[in-house]
Amino acid sequence: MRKIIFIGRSESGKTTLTQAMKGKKLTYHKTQYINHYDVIIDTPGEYAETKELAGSLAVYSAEADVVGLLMSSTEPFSLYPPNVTSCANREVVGIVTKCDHWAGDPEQAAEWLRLAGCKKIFMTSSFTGEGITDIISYLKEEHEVLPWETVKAQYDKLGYGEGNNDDQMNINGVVV
Ligand SMILES: Nc1nc2c(ncn2[C@@H]2O[C@H](COP(=O)(O)OP(=O)(O)OP(=O)(O)O)[C@@H](O)[C@H]2O)c(=O)[nH]1
Ligand SMILES: [Mg+2]
Repeated sequence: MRKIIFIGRSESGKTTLTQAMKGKKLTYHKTQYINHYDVIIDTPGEYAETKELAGSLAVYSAEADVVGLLMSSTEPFSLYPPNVTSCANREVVGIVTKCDHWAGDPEQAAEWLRLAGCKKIFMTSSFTGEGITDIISYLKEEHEVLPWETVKAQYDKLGYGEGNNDDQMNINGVVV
């Protein structure tokens, strides 16, 4: 996996997304410091909100292969200046979080992330699982095989893949 750093204001859902990507139980945990040893670098929202701390995000982004700028679908405004992605010397992607939220406007958040300079945007929800596998697939390195790719290969081998209609199953060459 390529290493990603999550940047976004407090409560934007960075820690919950980290838990969802790792298949962990979703529990509230206030991020207090940056742990840059992990494959996902989770940062405290205060670093993105405070001028004096923001510089360290630039330093820690050097530890990552990809920078993920998060924005919750419930945001009333954008924290990111236009084209802020040009400050990073890493690939920067936008991640809209909380797409499941009843009060959210995911398209508005995506638009703000595009304005910040993100070309690729992921629409996600850590609660429903939307978009989680898309991020993992995006971070996958060439030699890696993801768990669902192994399962799909096994299903395809058994003939459960494309071409079968819903009421027919091909088990070891026998259509039932
Ligand atoms: N509806 C909804 N709520 C979410 C989702 N992800 C996170 N939340 C909620 O948003 C709140 C903040 O989530 P965190 O993951 O702690 O946010 P954070 O960005 O890590 O916050 P800091 O550590 O303070 O920077 C929690 O109450 C979560 O339950 C989501 O996908 N959908
Ligand atoms: Mg956190």
